[in-house]
Amino acid sequence: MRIDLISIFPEFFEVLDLSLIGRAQQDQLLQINRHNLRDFTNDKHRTVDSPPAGGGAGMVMKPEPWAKALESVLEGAEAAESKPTLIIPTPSGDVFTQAHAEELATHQHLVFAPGRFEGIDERVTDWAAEHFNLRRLSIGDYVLNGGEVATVVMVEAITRLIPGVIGNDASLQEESHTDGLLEYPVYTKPAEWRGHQIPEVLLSGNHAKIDQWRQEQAESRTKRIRPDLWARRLVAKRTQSE
Ligand code: 6GU
Repeated sequence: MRIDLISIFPEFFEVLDLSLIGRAQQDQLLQINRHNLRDFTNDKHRTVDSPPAGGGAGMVMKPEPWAKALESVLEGAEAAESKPTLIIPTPSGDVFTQAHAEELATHQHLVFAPGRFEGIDERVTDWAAEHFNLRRLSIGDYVLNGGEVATVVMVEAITRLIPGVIGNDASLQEESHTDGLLEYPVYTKPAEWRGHQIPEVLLSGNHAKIDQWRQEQAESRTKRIRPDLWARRLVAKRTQSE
């Protein structure tokens, strides 16, 4: 997979050179290119923002540097490739979920365009829709200072699903959200720690019983902590059996 990240703070993305995603880049499972939006300006001050049309607080990102940066990414794209997928992180987008991560992990080329200030001139979206497969995505109902951190979150959630990025496929199968449930609690040695015990069943060696206990724990946790996920799971199960 190829990923292009365009921002006025490309340094935000240096964290992606660490750990599993850094390793995936070294192993050429993944190519991540960082671009500085200001490199696509023409004026001495490398201006990327301007006051909002119609007035109001804050500044808006000018369309031209974004178009130039996105065009340069298109020029560098493989001729054989279908339209790259452009993700615009924004609190006014669809909420990013594991289902988005799974779908996006199958794409060949992702481009992220995180804005700052009050956002990017909306016409960039209209223009880009002709050249890219476009998604506007939020990472949750709270406000960040810009889309960079949200980009890192989405890149991590997506790239860990690329075959080979995570050594152990079983850990992908078993984790939270893959099956619509929160994860069951986990323990390690010693069996007693500061007066707290490991649940006895886990020390029984009976794997059928252990699986059953874990399933029950995952279900009761989900009901209690995320009734919204629980309700959605019930609906999905009902639809399946119809
Ligand atoms: Cl993608 N951007 C910003 N600025 N804030 C957010 C967000 C994105 N997702 C949630 N909050």
